[in-house]
Amino acid sequence: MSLTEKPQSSPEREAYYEKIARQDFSALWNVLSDIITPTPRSACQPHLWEFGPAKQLLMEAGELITAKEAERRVLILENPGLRGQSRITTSLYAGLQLVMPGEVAPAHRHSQSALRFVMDGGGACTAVNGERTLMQEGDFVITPPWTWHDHGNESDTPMIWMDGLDIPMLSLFDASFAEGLGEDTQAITKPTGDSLARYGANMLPVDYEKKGLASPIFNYPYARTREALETMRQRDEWDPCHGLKMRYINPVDGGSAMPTIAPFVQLLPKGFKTAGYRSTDATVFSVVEGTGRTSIGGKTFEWKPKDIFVVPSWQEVVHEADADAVLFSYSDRVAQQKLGIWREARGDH
Ligand code: 1HN
Repeated sequence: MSLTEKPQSSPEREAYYEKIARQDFSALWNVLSDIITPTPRSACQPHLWEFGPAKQLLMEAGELITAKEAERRVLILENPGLRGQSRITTSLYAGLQLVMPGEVAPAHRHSQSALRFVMDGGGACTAVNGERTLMQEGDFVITPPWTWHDHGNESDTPMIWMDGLDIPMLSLFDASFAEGLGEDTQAITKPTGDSLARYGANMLPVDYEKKGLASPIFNYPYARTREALETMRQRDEWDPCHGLKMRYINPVDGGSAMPTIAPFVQLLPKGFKTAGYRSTDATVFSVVEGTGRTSIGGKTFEWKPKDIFVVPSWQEVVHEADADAVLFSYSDRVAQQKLGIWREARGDH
């Protein structure tokens, strides 16, 4: 049995394969080298979406359909290697959502986890679990599985954010559930800022018991994130592969803010070039600040603020910043780590 070569064909063998196919069997020896590969072999391709043209297309959609009629007015970022599958990597979904001034995206819930990363505009609100939060550029917002959520834009500017969901993962497990509330908005039972004050100030309520696997904080404001990065950079200790890279955590246990998706933010100072890095978690990056380029599996993509790019599993990544750069990213790393299958390789290979 070989993991790299297929056995030769013969008329007898072909007749046999046809016979077993009629009884719903197939021969492992013909597919083994395709399904057990020595290193990851993904149909997912490296790709970059520029924000400018994406915004134009979204604004066109704004004339075609309301957020309410669409339920969510979103352009899916479809990986060129995975067209028609509503996914940006094999396991993750990404989209760009537009909410125009005065619009609402009605309340619903689903078993998929969602993150929002605010790209453009400021002042739209999202409500999760009876609490509203105002979203500003660079804010990282989560919707844990099976929580009611609705969005509204009471500002006077269009608002665009990136949605990241674990849709393909739930499809793999056939575990999708969803329902609408039947109302545009859910009842608000908590003051704005309650969860950040209660769980995001390095304190927890004295008898707090963990509820679910997601973080009880649902907005991680960029202003705080940016300030933290700026303070930390003064030590001038840079990871060769990542610059200064942080995880967004669940403060209850230090794990990922979300059970299936690992979100990150990193600072690359002007002129910094990372050492080659690869990992099994295909990763979606969104540029918050700065300009530069990223080489992915030897192909180079130039980026600027609000561009989005995707790195497939196990392809070597090298980032280079021309100006101080901040990159937000998310991947399925936390899911892979829970399953014991995550791998990384640092340095040139
Ligand atoms: C969803 O609930 C949102 O709440 C966005 O904004 C995108 C894509 C598929 C399924 C649910 C949202 C979504 C989604």
